[in-house]
Amino acid sequence: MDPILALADIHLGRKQSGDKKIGPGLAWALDALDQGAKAGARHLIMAGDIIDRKRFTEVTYDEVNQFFERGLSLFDTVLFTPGNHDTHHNLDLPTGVTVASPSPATYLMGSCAVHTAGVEVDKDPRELVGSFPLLIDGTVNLGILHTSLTGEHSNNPCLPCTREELLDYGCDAWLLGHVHQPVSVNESPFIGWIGMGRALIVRTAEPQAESKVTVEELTTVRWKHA
Ligand SMILES: [Mn+2]
Repeated sequence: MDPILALADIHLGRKQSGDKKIGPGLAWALDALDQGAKAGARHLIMAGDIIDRKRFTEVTYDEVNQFFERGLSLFDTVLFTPGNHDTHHNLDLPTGVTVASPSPATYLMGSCAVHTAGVEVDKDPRELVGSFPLLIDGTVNLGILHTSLTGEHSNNPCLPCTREELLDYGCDAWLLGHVHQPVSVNESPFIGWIGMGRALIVRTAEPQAESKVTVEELTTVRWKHA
């Protein structure tokens, strides 16, 4: 598989300091894209909450577009799975960005099959993992979900599911959005939240490895508050 860069929960519109809720901001996000491409990533996944629900101004929409335009210039494919904050906005994204449907579906990124569903409404109560599409044999299958899982790390329910449901579905890795801390809930296969101000790269693992893929943080781009 071609390496894939995964980001989540950037919450553009938030200030970088001096507010109760802060975020990494556009400059960080653009640098994360540049560094991810330099590290070999060929595809970009943004796993939800590109923009904040409450903290935004008119320029924030232009920042969202700048983020995706940079993504399109650096990567072969760009997939955006909307998060709960994104549902508060009517985003008009650049042509070329694939926006995940609210219904579970599979998107190809190079040879990799990415299974995901976008958040439909803030506090989306749907339990979707049981209706995800069949995995594709002979290739890497990745799952992307903007989820609170069973709620231990979030007080805002979103596409609830259990770790066991994700394991049973059987992806080579699950990259999650919604929780801002980089909490991992399973080591192999990797299941965990990407986290705010962090960047993960998914690559093919060594042939003898337990998993088909490795999921590693691009530590050089970690936001100082992450
Ligand atoms: Mn969220």
